Amino acid sequence: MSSTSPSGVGIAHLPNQKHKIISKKGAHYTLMVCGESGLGKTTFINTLFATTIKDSRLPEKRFAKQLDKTVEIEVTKAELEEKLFKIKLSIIDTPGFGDYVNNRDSWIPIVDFIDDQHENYMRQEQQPTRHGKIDMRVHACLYFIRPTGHRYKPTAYLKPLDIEVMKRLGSRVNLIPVIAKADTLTPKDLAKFKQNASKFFIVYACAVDSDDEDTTARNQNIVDASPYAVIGSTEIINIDGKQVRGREYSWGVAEVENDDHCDFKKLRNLLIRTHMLDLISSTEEMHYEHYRQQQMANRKFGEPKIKKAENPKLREKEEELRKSFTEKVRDEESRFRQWEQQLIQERNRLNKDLESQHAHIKHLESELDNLYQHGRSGSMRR
Ligand SMILES: Nc1nc2c(ncn2[C@@H]2O[C@H](COP(=O)(O)OP(=O)(O)OP(=O)(O)O)[C@@H](O)[C@H]2O)c(=O)[nH]1
Ligand SMILES: [Mg+2]
Repeated sequence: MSSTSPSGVGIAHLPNQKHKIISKKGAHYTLMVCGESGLGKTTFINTLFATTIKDSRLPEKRFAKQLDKTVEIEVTKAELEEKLFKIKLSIIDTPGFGDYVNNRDSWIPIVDFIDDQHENYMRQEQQPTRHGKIDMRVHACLYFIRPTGHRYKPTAYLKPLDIEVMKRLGSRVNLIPVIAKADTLTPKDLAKFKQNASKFFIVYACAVDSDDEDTTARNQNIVDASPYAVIGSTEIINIDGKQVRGREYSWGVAEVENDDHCDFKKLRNLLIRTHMLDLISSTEEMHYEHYRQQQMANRKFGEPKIKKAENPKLREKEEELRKSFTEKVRDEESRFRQWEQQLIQERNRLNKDLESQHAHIKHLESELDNLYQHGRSGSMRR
């Protein structure tokens, strides 16, 4: 089928009308990868570029990123072109999380990045001239999952952190979970892993139905493969005179572009061929719209967004301050209570004093009365 052939981007095969709209505008298309450190995110980007963008002069070097540990959010740009159709592709590589003792907040910069792109776009839309907008809204976020299948107990295919992060991502972006390093799992373990892990996902649900039976079947095939198992590689290996991209082992070669070895081709088809437009329009209609409505409901038109101190370091400091403040307040309160208690005792003592004084006066008064009565009756007798 021509639309799935690796030689072309395939956008020219998209339904005509949509194709025209996008080709007129020239679309921005942004993909993001995230997940734990060392799962092959950067390798995947290299693999995707190397197998997608054909550059006859330097097929290997052109987009190769260093495989060092990624330490900050990095954007790689390229232009995809087919016939008269141009796509400005940006791929966002993110530092892996999971390296720290406290990983709880390591995903915040990623979530912030996605929100910030929506925010920037919204701000630009609110300006009087809206031409030439810079659009870096993320259309698909690939979440890399560690392939630990058999090592964990069967119910724990995903870490709590994975589930927590994916929940947050799934509500703001088209989330596509990916099983990393598929070559490290046996086919049986991989099938088990897919079945068990997919229970937890709220993911991008791509359109399946179409007018054409072949297309529907192909879409169904793509959807059924989720979560996509991928193999990334920067190596070209020679198998019986055929050049393939893959990873070489003593037992053989794990091939990137072989459907029996992993779902790389299906995922690539979904991302840059069959469902690119769907990813772009669902981002616009669902995720961006959701962000816009939420922001509109919470602040005045044109008002800048208030940045919360979500920086993990600041958060810890804030937490510390809050704790010491609470302790101080508690100390002061107990001091105050003691003092109040003393005052109450003193008041009670004085009241008692007053009472006894009162009784004493009463007594004196009655004595005086008595004396007075006596004195009168004595003088009358005289
Ligand atoms: N077995 C296997 N190894 C892989 C695969 N993809 C990448 N690797 C290896 O895993 C190691 C880490 O790869 P990276 O691409 O740097 O991982 P990353 O997710 O970008 O890591 P951070 O930047 O630290 O988040 C490298 O040695 C890669 O060669 C794969 O599909 N299978
Ligand atoms: Mg990396």
